[in-house]
Amino acid sequence: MKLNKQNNKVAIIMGSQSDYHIMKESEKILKLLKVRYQVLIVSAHRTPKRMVEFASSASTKGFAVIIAGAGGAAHLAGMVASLTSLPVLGVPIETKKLKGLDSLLSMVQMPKGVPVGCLAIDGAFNAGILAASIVSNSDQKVKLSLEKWRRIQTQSIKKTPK
Ligand code: RP5
Repeated sequence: MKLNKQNNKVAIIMGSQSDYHIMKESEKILKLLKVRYQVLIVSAHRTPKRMVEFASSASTKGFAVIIAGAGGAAHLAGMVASLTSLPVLGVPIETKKLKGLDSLLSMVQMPKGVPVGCLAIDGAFNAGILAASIVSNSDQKVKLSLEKWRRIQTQSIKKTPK
């Protein structure tokens, strides 16, 4: 498929409504960076058909990258990655019992052949930045807004603590 501005959207998907308070952070930075995105609840085990439909049509629907947040036995990112060749960025969500170590290992320990780019536990903000960075390879406007945002961030860091 030809790369153009029509296929530069980011999909932000999550396993449950309960992940949204974290995944909102991806939305926040993508909005700031003026990257087009869509937010969906897609559960690998509760809505498996929705997941297959989403992942297998993501590329033709114009998504360039998928951010997948999930907690516990967080198979969502890996399952989605198995159904598309788009880059999949996994955000392990913190859980009550194991503090997100379960989610982290489920994503970071993907077996050879189907990678998931795994962010930190609850690292949805960085996932958004990384998704924008991927989109910026084929979208000059996004590249400029990302570079501007990075410059402002650098300027905001004081030399001495107060
Ligand atoms: C996972 O189970 C979701 O991604 C969520 O992090 C976790 C708990 O889901 P709920 O029981 O809160 O819906 O599938």
